[in-house]
Formats: sequence, structure tokens, C-alpha cells
Amino acid sequence: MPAQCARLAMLAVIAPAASAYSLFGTTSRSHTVTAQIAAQAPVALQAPFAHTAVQMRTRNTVVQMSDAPAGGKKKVFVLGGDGFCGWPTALHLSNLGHDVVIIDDLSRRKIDVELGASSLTPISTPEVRVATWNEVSGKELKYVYMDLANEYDRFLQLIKDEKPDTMVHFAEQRAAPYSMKNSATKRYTIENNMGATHNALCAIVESELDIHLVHLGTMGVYGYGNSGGEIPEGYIDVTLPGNRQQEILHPAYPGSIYHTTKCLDALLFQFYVKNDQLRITDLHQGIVWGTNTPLTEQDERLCNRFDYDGEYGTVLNRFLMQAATDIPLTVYGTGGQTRGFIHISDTCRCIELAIANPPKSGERVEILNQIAETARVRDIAEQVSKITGAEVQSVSNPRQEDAENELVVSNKKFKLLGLDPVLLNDAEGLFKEVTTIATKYKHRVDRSKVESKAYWNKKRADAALDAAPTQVSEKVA
Ligand code: USQ
Repeated sequence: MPAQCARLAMLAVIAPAASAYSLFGTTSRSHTVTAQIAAQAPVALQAPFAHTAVQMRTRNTVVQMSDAPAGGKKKVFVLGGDGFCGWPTALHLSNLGHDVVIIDDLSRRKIDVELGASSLTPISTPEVRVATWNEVSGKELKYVYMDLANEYDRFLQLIKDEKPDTMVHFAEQRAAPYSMKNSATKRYTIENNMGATHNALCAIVESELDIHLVHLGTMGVYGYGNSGGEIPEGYIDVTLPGNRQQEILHPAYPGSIYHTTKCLDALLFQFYVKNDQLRITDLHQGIVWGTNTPLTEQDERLCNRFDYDGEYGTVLNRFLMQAATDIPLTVYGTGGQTRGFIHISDTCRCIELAIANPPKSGERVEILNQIAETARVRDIAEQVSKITGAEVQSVSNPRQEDAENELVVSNKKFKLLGLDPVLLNDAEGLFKEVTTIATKYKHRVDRSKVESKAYWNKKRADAALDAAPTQVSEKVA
């Protein structure tokens, strides 16, 4: 028996001894989180935990002992299931007992080739990943190579054949800097992201199946402002002329072409709910950090990707990688930018909760803010520096964005559903885990890829050229 199977089997034996499972009540399949909050009914808190299975829950994973996850076992398509968030989510859902099919055109891997970059961690082919998971878990995860934005008929046929209950939609170009690099990347991002989202919506309607769409949106749709207070979850109360009170979609204020596609997605969702009574959940996620989850770290062939390059690497992971490889932390500008953050394991958990709690057919789009907390870039740099001793460096900001912003965000809905996320102040151990991975694969770092070459506009590009050479570029040279 492979080591990981042995580990799972051992957990299966000890699980019944765990006592917290009396919390789990009966399954409620079609209530919304919004309704729970409105009703202020504490008893509703139990519904999302309604597992009929005995399970072993640790901080970051759930090892399921039978085939009955919360909300019941579902057939789930994970669109974009080979990516940084998609892959660990696919494993998490498969591990819970869902029947998972990954659909991916490997565009993320192809863009790496285009950029001459690669994941810091070596990642196996999707075929090897899936075969390894099936071997260690005994599950039947499937993978279909398909370009969702351009292969509508094939996609529709796959839906008719497989009849999914849920589709989790990660299949979009997700990097703001890449989307701002040049006209080709701007056009690709719009065409790919809008094509993929609209094809998914059209195909759900044409299939005549009742499929819940769970979409990975972004906190960036709100524009990192404060709407006069805490940013609510998707909808905001406004006073219209004539003193009429109304709740409307929060105004969109995107900061990149990538973020703009997520705002356009939100309008498509609103329309399809109104016109075709689809069931849609839009998750406005913050910046994801971390790399492996307990499931992806079971076997090297399951390892998650880790982006550190200037276009795809996100801020905290970049800082942790830079600390591990003796590169000064690249704080853009003053580092006064405040953003929402979430650990990759909590991303998986949020998707689990969203799948278990679909809105009713025709109910307005369910929108949840998927973040653990907000934090300022310079404070994060300082925290990483304190733990690792890394040097912090201010570099010319390639992005057109506010140098300083306050950000207060509601994440009540996921909290109500039971999310107990990892917070940055308690994350020293997880920071070390990431730096350990970065140290292990240090030899794979291409230092020339660390600096971002994606400028939001000519002014930002000129300012970067005029700026004194940074320590990054000096080290790179
Ligand atoms: N930043 C630095 N130094 C770096 C990299 C980034 O100071 O080396 C700053 C950026 O200027 C920005 C902030 O850190 O103010 C965040 O940048 P990021 O690259 O970590 O994140 P972002 O481009 O906003 O996009 C990422 C994901 C995207 C997701 C989004 C959530 O790539 O898919 O939607 O985070 S959010 O930021 O909440 O909109």
C-alpha cells in the first residue's frame, strides 16, 4: 500500500473517535446564505455542515470517510482545473466524495512557454497528476482537454453526456499584469474570459439541465475603495432620485483588463439569472497565497504550481520566494496598497461551502467575498522580513493604482457558513512552509523573470525607465 493510502486508512480508523461531528445536522440543499443572514437564524448555521459522513477535519483539509459530502454527492465540472486554484480544489472536491471532471486547455502552461517562465515547483502533466490522484485516493477523477472559450459544441455535448450538477468556473486568464502587458494580451484576456464565461452560461441553458455555476470572481471588481464604509457582499443599498431606496449590484471599478472581465462576467450572470433563472454563485476572491494543500503534498506528482514571475506571481508568494532566494522584497511604490488575502486551503474550503449552498433557481446571483482578511503590502513585506531577515526594497510601481488605500470588507457569509480562515498573523508556520518549498526549488528560479515588465500605461513605463536601477535588476544583471 502506498504511504499516503496507509495514512488515509489510518485516519479512517481513528476518525470515529473524533467527537465534533454531532454538530452536523440534516442536509438543506437549496437555501441561500443571504437568506440565512436576513433571517438571523442561528440554527441555520448547522446546515452547511450537514455531512452525513463521518469525517476527520483538520485546519486545512477534510478527509472524507464516505461518499456523502455536505449538500450531497454531486457531479462537478472544474473548468480550469489544472491551474493554481483549480487543481487543489479539484482534489479537495474529489476527496470529499464528489464526482469530479476537470476541463482545461492548459492555457496557463502555454502562457508560461510564451513568457519563457515556469512554475517554481515542478508540475506533472495533467494525465500524470490525475492518474496519481486516482492511485493514492481510490477515486475516479477525470480530465478532458478542451478550450471552453472556443469549443462550444464539444462542451455542450460533454454536459449532455456527463450531466453535471455543478460547474466551478476557474477557466479565465487570471493575471492583471499579463492582461496589461500589450494589445495582444489585453485582447486575449477579453476574448478568452468573456468567451469562456458566456459559453458556460449558454451551454447550461441549451442543455436544459439544472446546473449550479460557481464562478471565481475577484475582490478587484469593487476597486479597493470603501463605498463609504465596509464593502458589502456584492450588493449595496443606494438612495435613488426621489429618495427611493434600492439594493443594487455594487458599482464596478476595475483596475486592469483582467479585473474588467470579472465585472463583465457579473453583468452576464445578472442577465442569465433574470432571463433563464440559472443558479449562480459569484465568489469575489482576494489574493491567494500558499502553494500546497495537504492533498497536493501527498505525492510529488500532485504538487501545485507556484508562480513567482513578474506577470503571474502574486505579492505574498513573491515575497516568500524572494526571501528564500536572497532577492530584496519588491514593494511597488510605498506599499500602501491594501488588499484582501486568503490561503489556498481556504479557497478549497470556500468552494466546498459554495457548492453545498446553491441559490434557488431564479434567485439573484449569490455573491460572497472570499477573503480571510485585508492587509497592506508594506506590512506584509515587513512581516516576511521579520521572519526571514529579507531586505525590503521600494521599486517603481508598474501599475496605475492608488499608492495608498483603506479597505474594509465584509466576509460574513463564509464566516456564517463555518469558514475559520488562516490569518496572516498566525501564519508563520505556513510562511515557513512556502519558503521551505522555495528553498527546495531554488535552483529552478530564473532571476531575470522576477521583475515585472507589464506596465499599465506609457507613463508608468517611462517612470520605470527613469527610475534608478533596482536591486532586483542589479542582481538579475
Ligand atoms: N505588488 C507589489 N509587489 C509585487 C507584486 C505586487 O507591491 O512584487 C502589489 C501590487 O502593486 C498590488 C498588490 O501588490 O497593489 C497585489 O498585486 P498581486 O499581483 O498580488 O495581485 P493582483 O494583481 O491584484 O491579482 C491577484 C490575482 C487575481 C485576483 C486578485 C484578487 O492574480 O487573479 O483576482 O489577486 S484582488 O487583488 O483582490 O483583486
